[in-house]
Amino acid sequence: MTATALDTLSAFSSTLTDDERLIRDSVRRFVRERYLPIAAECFDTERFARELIPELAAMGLLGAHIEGYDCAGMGAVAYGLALQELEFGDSALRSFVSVQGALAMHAIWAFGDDEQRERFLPKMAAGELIGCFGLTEPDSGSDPSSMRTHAARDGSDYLLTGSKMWITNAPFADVAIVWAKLDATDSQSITGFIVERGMPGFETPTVHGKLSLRASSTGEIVLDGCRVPERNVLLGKTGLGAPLRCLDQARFGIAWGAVGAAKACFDATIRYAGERKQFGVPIAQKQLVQAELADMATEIVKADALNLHFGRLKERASKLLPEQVALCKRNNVAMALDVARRCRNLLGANGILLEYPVMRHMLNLESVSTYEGTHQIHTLVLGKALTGLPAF
Ligand code: TGC
Ligand code: FAD
Repeated sequence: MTATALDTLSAFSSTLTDDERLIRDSVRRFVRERYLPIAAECFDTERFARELIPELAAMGLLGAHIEGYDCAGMGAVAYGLALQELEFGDSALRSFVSVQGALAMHAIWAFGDDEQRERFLPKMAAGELIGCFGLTEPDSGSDPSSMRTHAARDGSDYLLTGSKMWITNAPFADVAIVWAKLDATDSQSITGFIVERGMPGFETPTVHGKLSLRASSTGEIVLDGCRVPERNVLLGKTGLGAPLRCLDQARFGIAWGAVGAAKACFDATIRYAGERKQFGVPIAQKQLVQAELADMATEIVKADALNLHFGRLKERASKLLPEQVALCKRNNVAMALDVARRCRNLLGANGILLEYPVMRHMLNLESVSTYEGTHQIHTLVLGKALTGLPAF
């Protein structure tokens, strides 16, 4: 694969190990050969490309950060690079992998017992079981501690009642990690349940009509006295800290992924600007256009450097502080959305066509900015870390 002007400028590749380059290049090849040819069609028809799941699994991308249980056990930087390449294709592709690995599998790995890990993780790594992660509810988004979903003890089982909203992968998931309160008045009682498709009282209607992440399957989870046996309860940790720890892993991946979307927009735009002639010369020869390109290239290279710094730190320390992850997610997603909007402008009227990837990424990034903690919530996480004062 030929290096782009941006690759040459950043010399990013030279800072990676051979293994990291190998993983990046194989995911890059997969995305360019297998996903880009269908990306516009999937977005246009609101279709998630389920047929690619076996290939994602074969590349070790499902639960890639997990050691053991047939997972790849990738280092933080290799993991981030893989997610960046996936999001170069479409945020929907990265979302699928984030939810499967960083949320659903991570919850079982971090808070499940050995039997649960053995029962679910190898099949999830192989893509034979698909997972989703139900935290958000219709009236409980940024403030998940206000959730209403409730689990009542019934003999050795639990009966789950409530609804989750905006759940990636839910419509076709085999297992849903559902967070519910044992005591409606106590957020410390929030507990994770592994709900399996087929358990009576579990439905997952699809959300249609999204103008963003159209190639991702999003649904509700409706729980109507759904009976879950005790062996499917995640007892390793209760309280909001448990789901939030899964979110830290997913947010780290998003920080890398968003840069992939920005690079896809930038690549398309620099090519376009070199070919599109106005006033007798390519628009790339105009100073205002070059200023845009210079600004965007600088921000993309800075975001890569940020990811690499915190990625290496995560490899050394095994985990990052939540506020470090918030800083990366907040900066890189805002950067990518800004780049996508500026690229859309540089493509003129062509920028609104699905034929070019820019507006598709721009629309996707609107969701990426909202999910896994909105830009504002991460601002407040940083504000609290800096001042000690919670302003939520
Ligand atoms: P607060 O009182 O601050 O904390 C409660 C407990 O949680 C601990 N904690 C964390 N632990 C690990 N990682 C973090 N990031 C943590 N943040 C807080 C905290 O130490 C405390 O523990 P303990 O043991 O003392 O009880 O909680 P709060 O209610 O004030 O809320 C804090 C806030 C607003 C930051 C949090 O609620 C939040 O992050 N809200 C945003 C919600 C969110 O991100 N939802 C995401 C849903 S999943 C999703 O969007 C998937 S999209 C996937 C895709 O398609 O890619
Ligand atoms: P709200 O919390 O209602 O926020 C609305 C606005 O108010 C935002 O701008 C927000 O920043 C602002 N706001 C809120 N509180 C404050 C405050 N204290 N100070 C200042 N401003 C504030 N959830 C899951 O559990 N699992 C999933 O798989 C999942 N997938 C998703 C997929 C998509 C495509 C989307 C769009 C969302 C998904 N979500 C998922 C839900 C996502 O996490 C929530 O949308 C997000 O947490 C925000 O919640 P909300 O939409 O209810 O917005």
